[in-house]
Amino acid sequence: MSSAGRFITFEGTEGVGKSTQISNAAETLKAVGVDCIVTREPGGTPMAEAIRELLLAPRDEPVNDLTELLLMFAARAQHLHTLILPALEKGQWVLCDRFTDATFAYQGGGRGVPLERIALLENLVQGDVRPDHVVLLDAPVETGMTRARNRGQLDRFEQEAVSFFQRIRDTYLARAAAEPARYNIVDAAAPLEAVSAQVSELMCKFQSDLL
Ligand code: Z5A
Repeated sequence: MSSAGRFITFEGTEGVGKSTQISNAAETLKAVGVDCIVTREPGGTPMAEAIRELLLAPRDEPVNDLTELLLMFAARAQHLHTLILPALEKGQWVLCDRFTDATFAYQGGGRGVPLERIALLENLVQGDVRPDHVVLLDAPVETGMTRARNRGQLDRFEQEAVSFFQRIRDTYLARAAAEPARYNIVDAAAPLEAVSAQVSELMCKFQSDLL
């Protein structure tokens, strides 16, 4: 994307360490003088966070795939236009915990919504805005599930089966393989210090590439 700031997203299946690594990335960037903000999807603004609650709450009523898809993009439209784009225009770097790759992976790969339908909404909501870099934290599905489940109560997505998360992982890896210049795959099954070192190195590279 063409704004002065950089837009970096962190992706992966549940529990791979996105929240942990986004904090590490922000610390690394701040230490080298980069002005950055951290945000997340679904969410990031009060209204988008309210949509997040709707999406994550376990409920008895079956959730239609299209309802879920449209709510993801409704939250994204609000987040993108009121927080992400204004920050990028000010020259800030935006580190975002999940973005549209998650929609292709979860609603596309996981739920089976045709990818072309997701691409239509991507173009409608985002125009030509895409992350400059995607950091894909990749680990076997069971590794992330064990880490996430140790935290306790499960949200509506976390209650899905291993096969659902396997399709999500496969979709992420296929997207990364199709566009290797923009996607950076990090081995998230490695010990925490090793993953943090890889992510910090990537942040320094993204910054030095601009000099
Ligand atoms: N969703 C969707 O369907 N479509 C979309 O378009 C979008 C989202 C945007 C909310 O996401 C849900 O929305 C998500 C997909 C869906 N549902 N799922 N599943 P979320 O990002 O809020 O929730 P999450 O993916 O489940 O994230 P998480 O469980 O919070 O995990 P994480 O951020 O990747 O991991 P973490 O909190 O940093 O780490 C988990 C634990 O592992 C923690 O105790 C760490 O200390 C530990 N950890 C981290 N790294 C390591 C290493 N390397 N070794 C050992 N232990 C580690």
